[in-house]
Order: sequence, then structure tokens, then C-alpha cells
Amino acid sequence: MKASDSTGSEFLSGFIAIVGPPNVGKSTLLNRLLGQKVAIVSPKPQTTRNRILGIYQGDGYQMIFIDTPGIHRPKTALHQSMVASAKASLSEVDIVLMMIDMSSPASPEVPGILKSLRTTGRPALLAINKIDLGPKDRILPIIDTFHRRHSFEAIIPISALQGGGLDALINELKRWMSPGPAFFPGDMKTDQSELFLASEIIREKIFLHTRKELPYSSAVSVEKMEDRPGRDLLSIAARIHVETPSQKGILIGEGGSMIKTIGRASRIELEKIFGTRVYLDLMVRVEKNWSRDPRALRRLGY
Ligand SMILES: Nc1nc2c(ncn2[C@@H]2O[C@H](COP(=O)(O)OP(=O)(O)OP(=O)(O)O)[C@@H](O)[C@H]2O)c(=O)[nH]1
Ligand SMILES: [Mg+2]
Repeated sequence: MKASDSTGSEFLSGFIAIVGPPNVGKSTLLNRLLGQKVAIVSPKPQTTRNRILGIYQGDGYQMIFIDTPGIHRPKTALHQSMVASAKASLSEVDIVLMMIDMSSPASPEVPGILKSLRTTGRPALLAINKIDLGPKDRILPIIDTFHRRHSFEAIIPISALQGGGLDALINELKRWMSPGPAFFPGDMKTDQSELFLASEIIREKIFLHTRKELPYSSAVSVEKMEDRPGRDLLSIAARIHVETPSQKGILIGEGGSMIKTIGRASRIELEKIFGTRVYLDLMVRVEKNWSRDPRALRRLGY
């Protein structure tokens, strides 16, 4: 695949995979580009577990981004499924956008990711993220090192959080779009269902409010989502799956304090997203070792 040399008025489109180590800001970038939250974000690694599609609508072009789980060394069946879906995205796109964190450019996952890039042979750009955390004089040596490590088409310093460098990034990506149809309607930002989005928002609050292994031992499934006619109320029932009874105890918290905190934070955001009042019913259920059990994983959507 080579950069499009189309200069006429033809519509341009293409697919872009955002890949990188965990926690470098891939989902933050997607949300920032779309101006809307389609992917959950947290300060903890391994937040994203599925591929999240985001549609960037430009003037005369459409870029389809695929946000992927951070690539790391898998220890459980869940990790394997996460890493496999990230790697599968590499070979399905027009251009790969690899992302690293400026403050840890030499993270242990990087060699493996560069190797996957070489294997798939797709053209790749590198975004060095979190440049707002400075210092600026560290950027040039990183650019230099990565140009030597892989034949990146371009290396662009950005701040996904604050927006720095994103115009340059979009301009560079645009060169890799080719004449072709709009794959999605012009006002569409993502293809994920409301059910999936709701379960992700709840999972994000678990990531934000719990510690240690709990975020990694939790999965969320929305069992029911119903409009209450004439009452401006969306009723959502969701189940949080944990792996042990003691995790269930921590997640519920003393006198139900933890589950109330997670429920309240989730409800507030769901009301914003769906533009209606939300009634949220959360249940916690022990599903022994679900993250190691391929059948349970499939049931939970991984
Ligand atoms: N200062 C700063 N923080 C950022 C930037 N981009 C992302 N972050 C923060 O980095 C953390 C991780 O962001 P995510 O977007 O969840 O990272 P990710 O790469 O999607 O992580 P995984 O899904 O776990 O692989 C969050 O706390 C973000 O707020 C940035 O440009 N600057
Ligand atoms: Mg993510």
C-alpha cells in the first residue's frame, strides 16, 4: 500500500489501527479526535479489552480508527484474547498508528510490537504521546532512536489529552487514505451498541474506584436496558462478574459503600450519554476464574 496521490475531489477513506503498550493514551486519542467518548479511559493499564471502532468524519474524507487493547505479555486467557485482537487489527488496516508514552519510550512491550509491525509489513506512523508532561528536549532523541529501530513513515509528537500535534497527525494520516466510499454514514461516530457502551462505562468506574487485582478480575454484562414509556427514564440492569467471594465482598464494600459509589458514578455518566434519567441496578456475581476460562470469556464478550 502506498500513500494516495489523489489530488482531485474524490472521496477518501481508510482504516487506521491504534496500537501500542498499555496505558500510553490510545483510547484518549480516539475520544479526543472524535470529540466524544467512545472508549473508556483510566490511569491503570489494560483498560481496553475489545477493539473499539471510531469514525472520524473530515471534509471529503472518512478515517476509521480501531482502538485496540494494549499489547503486553499475556498471562491469562483474557490477556491472550486482548493481545490477539490487537495484533489481528494490524493486518487489516491501511496504516498502523503505533503510540508510545514519552515518559517511557523503552517500555518492555516495544520490541514485540515493532516485531509485529515488521511481520505484517504494513506502513506505520509513530505518535509520541503525553508531550504535555515535558520536558521538550527529550523528544528529539526519542524520534532519533525510533527512526533507527523501524522504518516509520513519520514520527509525530502529540498530546492526546490537550490536543497538541493532532492537526499534524490527521494531515499525515490523510496521506494514507485512498479514493473509496464512506464506509459509515456521515454522522456516525462508532458502531458499538448502547448495551456495550453502558457495560464499558460501568467497567471504567470499577477501574477508577477499585484497586489491586479487582479491576482485572471484573467484567460487566448489561442484562436489560428498557425505556420506561412516558417517564423519561432508562432502566438498566447490569451484572458485575468477579472471580472470588472475597472480591465480591470488596466490590460491594462496607454497608454497600463501594457498589454505591460505582453505581452513582456510572449513572451520572450514563445520563449524560443517553440524555435521559437512568435507573441503574447493579448486581455482583462470582464467576470462578472467568478470566482464565475460554468459555466464560466468550460469554462475556472477549
Ligand atoms: N498528561 C497526559 N496524560 C494522558 C495523555 N493521553 C492519555 N493520558 C492519560 O494516560 C492514561 C491512560 O490513558 P488511556 O487512553 O486509557 O490509555 P490506553 O493506551 O488506551 O490504555 P489501555 O487501554 O490500557 O491499553 C489516562 O490516565 C489518561 O488520562 C496525554 O496526552 N497527556
Ligand atoms: Mg485503551
